[in-house]
Amino acid sequence: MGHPDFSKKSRSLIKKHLTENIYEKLRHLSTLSGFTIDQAIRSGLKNPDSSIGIYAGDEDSYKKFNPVLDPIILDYHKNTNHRVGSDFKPLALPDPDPAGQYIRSTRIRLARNLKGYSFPCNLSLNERQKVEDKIINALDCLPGDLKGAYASFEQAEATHLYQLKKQNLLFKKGDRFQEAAGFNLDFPRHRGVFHSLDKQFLVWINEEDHLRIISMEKSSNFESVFNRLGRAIDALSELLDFAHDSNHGFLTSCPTNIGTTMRAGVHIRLEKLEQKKELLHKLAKQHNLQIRGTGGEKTQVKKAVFDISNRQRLGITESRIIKTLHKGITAMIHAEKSL
Ligand code: ADP
Ligand code: CIR
Repeated sequence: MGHPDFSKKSRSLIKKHLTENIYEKLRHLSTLSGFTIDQAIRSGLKNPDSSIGIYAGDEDSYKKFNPVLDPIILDYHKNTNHRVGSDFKPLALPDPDPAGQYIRSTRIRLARNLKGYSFPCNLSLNERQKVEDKIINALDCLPGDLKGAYASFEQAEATHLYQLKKQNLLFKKGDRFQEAAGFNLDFPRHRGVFHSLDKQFLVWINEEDHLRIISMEKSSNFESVFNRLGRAIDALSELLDFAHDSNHGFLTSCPTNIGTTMRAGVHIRLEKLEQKKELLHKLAKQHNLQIRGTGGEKTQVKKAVFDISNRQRLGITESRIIKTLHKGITAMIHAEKSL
């Protein structure tokens, strides 16, 4: 096979950085789990509107495909190293919206993959089951308010799953980007959602990463959302070994998530700023924040409810991310009020 034929329309980072020379170097390589560069770029080839267009199939992808992943990581993160340690020390942060006028909910997620297992776009049914079992066993040992129950997509009662879906706590089958990459293989087998009794702590199993660890509240209490997540990741790190390397931090399927893997965001209603998109985007850029649609990535904004979250995840600590979000959201609320 020759150099991949990316669509003329594509502006993806994979098209930009997978030069003929680099492709020649990589095309015959395979990772320790047998994953190839042709498999890694399926999503970008199939979807001309990809922004990145490559997924890692395992930890070794970050070593073997380093010649193309590193320029992509540098281009996206403006940095290739994650030489900072984790910082989940409990924080005291004032509520940015104490009257509850703008912020509907606050959510922080981390991604983790189990060391030694292929990542979800490259998992056999048998391995996916082992990953699920290991995670469920660890979740069973969580203490206090983190204790909860697992709803398997295959085995839970349909009515229970329906309730969780209505509360927007489930994840969906992967979108066309994930579909092309192989994430939907054997769906819904060995996938599911763990949630604490108060549903403020959740773990998605075998979505884009083995674990998506989520702390969320229908409030603007950044402090309690962050501190709960800190307790959860401390407890889970005692129970599970996660894929990690000293350059990139925690390793994830999508290179945009490596490092801290943290996305901290709010659902915020900004009716006036919605009419002043330029100002909203200027503020987001100034504070290094990303704007997504109400239903998540690549969705539309509904009723002026934006999903606003940190853009940087690499080379920054978790506590700095939440402080950056706090500062940016405070500035946006100030702008909204003054319009
Ligand atoms: P991820 O956060 O895993 O990168 P998405 O952007 O697809 O992926 O978001 C996942 C889900 O979380 C979506 O259903 C989205 O609506 C929901 N979500 C994101 N941020 C918030 C928030 N602050 N409050 C409530 N739900 C949220
Ligand atoms: C893409 O390449 O467009 C998808 N795989 C999603 C990339 C990750 N998201 C992002 O940059 N916001």
